Amino acid sequence: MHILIHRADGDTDPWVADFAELLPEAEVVVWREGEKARPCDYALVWSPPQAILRELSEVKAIFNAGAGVDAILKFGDALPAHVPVVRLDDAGMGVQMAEYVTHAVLRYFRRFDEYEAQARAGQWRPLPTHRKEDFSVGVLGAGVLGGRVLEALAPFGFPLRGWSRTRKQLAGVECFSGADGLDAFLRGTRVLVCMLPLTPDTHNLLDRAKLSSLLPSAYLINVARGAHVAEPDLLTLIKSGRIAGATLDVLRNEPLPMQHPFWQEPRITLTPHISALTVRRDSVAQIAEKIRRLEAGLPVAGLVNRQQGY
Ligand code: OXD
Repeated sequence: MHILIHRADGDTDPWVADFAELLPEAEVVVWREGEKARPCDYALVWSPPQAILRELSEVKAIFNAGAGVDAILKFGDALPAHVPVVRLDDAGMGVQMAEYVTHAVLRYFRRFDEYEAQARAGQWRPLPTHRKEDFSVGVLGAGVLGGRVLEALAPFGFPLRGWSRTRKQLAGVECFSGADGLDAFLRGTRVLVCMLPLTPDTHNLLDRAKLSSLLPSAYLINVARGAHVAEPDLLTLIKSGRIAGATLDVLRNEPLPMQHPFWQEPRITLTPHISALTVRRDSVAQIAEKIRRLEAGLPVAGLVNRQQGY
């Protein structure tokens, strides 16, 4: 069996080594631009270039080495329709998302962002505490990873809300769904955590109107994709105080250009797309297991629905 692998960072050796250990029956073929790769049974890609598409039409399944599949679905009809695309199910990313989001929520709730600013200005001044009942946290995109984040937040006692495209029931979480449920979800949310997949429906979803419908002095935590947020609208709302702060792990252009105004805005906290890094070994173990199941004619979890876009 042959597995074609492509990594934009070129760092394929550790992946090859993990496959050798966890799926010894397979030989890994590293894809190189301009070279015709030998026919392969499966492919593992992350943010692949257009030039690899020819090879992808010959495999039995394409595995995406990350949480979001937008960087592969962007090829649209050029992506062979008969080849299933399989995403990673958590594979060590859920706990990282939970750590990141919990940290950001607690930082705002306990006003560490303001204490950091005070400390820089040499000010020693206790601030009034926020009330938990005024600090509802809403996860927009309550899927596998969103559910994991809500679970991690549960012990702190914030009112929890979740929005998903189709109705979900999550213990201890007020659930909203569909286009009709979105406005009600936003209207009662103080801290909005964006965990949506990027699809044509969610592109620019968080514009001035949507962000303005959050509770007063709201916060935004974006760990999904930069293109969900209309960046100039967010900046305007932050400058006016309508939005009290934002923690952004994902930006429309990454790395964020040095001249971008977000760098200068103290109420925006930026991190370089690190909220949940792909854990190589867990990912290879999961993919190896799925390949074994596919070879045995068994179903696998994580099949991407191209119509839905995730
Ligand atoms: C992602 C990832 O999808 O880093 O953003 O896995």
